[in-house]
Amino acid sequence: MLQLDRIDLREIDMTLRWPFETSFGRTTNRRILIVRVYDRSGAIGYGECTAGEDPFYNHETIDTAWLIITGFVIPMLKDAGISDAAETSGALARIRGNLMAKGGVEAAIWDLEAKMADRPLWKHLGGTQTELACGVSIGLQSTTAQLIEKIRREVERGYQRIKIKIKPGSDIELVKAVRAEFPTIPLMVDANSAYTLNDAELFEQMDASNLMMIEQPLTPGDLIDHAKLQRQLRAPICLDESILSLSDARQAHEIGACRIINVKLGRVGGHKEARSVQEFALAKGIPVWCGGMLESGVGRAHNIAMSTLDGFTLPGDVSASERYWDEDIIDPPVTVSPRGTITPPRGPGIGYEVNEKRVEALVVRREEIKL
Ligand code: OSB
Ligand code: MG
Repeated sequence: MLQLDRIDLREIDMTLRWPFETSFGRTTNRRILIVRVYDRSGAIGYGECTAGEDPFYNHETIDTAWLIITGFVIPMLKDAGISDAAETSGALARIRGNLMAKGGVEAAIWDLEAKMADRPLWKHLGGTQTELACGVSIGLQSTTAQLIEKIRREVERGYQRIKIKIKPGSDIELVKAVRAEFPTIPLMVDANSAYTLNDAELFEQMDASNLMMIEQPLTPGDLIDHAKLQRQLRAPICLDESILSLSDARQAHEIGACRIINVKLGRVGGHKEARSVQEFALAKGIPVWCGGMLESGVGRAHNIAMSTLDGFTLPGDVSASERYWDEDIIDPPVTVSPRGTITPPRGPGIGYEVNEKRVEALVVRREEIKL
């Protein structure tokens, strides 16, 4: 039984090995919020808040998350006196939105509980898969030739699915060029909400390139428009930004807004909701996969644990630490086999050791709160 004692937040500053560009912006440095939860027994759990630096992917940022966690999440957990990890999201239900803020803390409490039970987090969550298929997400590049070189390298490393980013002006010609170079690879695009239904014809043209899926073409709230677009396309639409909860998944499915769902742990507020989305999708025959937010090893380890659940049947954006960082903050770093797979770890909790020395060297802000 959990008896939470205190929580500390640390912001670490990590430089990406390569800048990552999407339709909403370019990231060179990650400001990452690491959550550490202490039990009275002395056990420790780790989580990562996946909010970005700017409110461009969604409304949250690391700074808003910091305020919500210190001002509301921790005080409400203190009042609730939770005794197991599954109670966390209920205790925080009155907080609207701010799912990444809540999710970072919720994930840390799941790690803590799994460690106290001395079992791997993935088993504790009910996961069964022992080899996970990996894909990669490749950002916008300055030239098509550069993009093609990047894709070639990832295909050679064994990654099982390639996702490229598109934005207005870098879309149909880019996709055609990539498809011409790689006629048979599993290929998909992610628009990060950069289009409207007026662009339907563009997507119809793209449909000729045999895409595995088209991720989040339209604005997050536009489920009806996604349903209209889906009816005009052969390729499945995959929703990312639109799906914040089980309820969103259910409504998207009911109106036919997507045929695939990208599940991001932070975006849905933690492991409990992620598991519910996955369970619903499995029951309805909707494949899901794990999305990424350029996480450090802590967030990456949580993504691996989540991806072992039965509904995660497509390769995710969970790839090796070396694609992001010169040196990750976990030991060992996440590695991918030559056939493009990750084996979930055997140790308790997230199953990777957090390199505290490394974390401390990167800390730029901290706050500790007693429960
Ligand atoms: O839309 O999936 C996305 C990164 C930051 C914000 C949004 C997205 C992404 C990615 C990168 O595609 C996934 C990763 O490699 O972590
Ligand atoms: Mg996406």
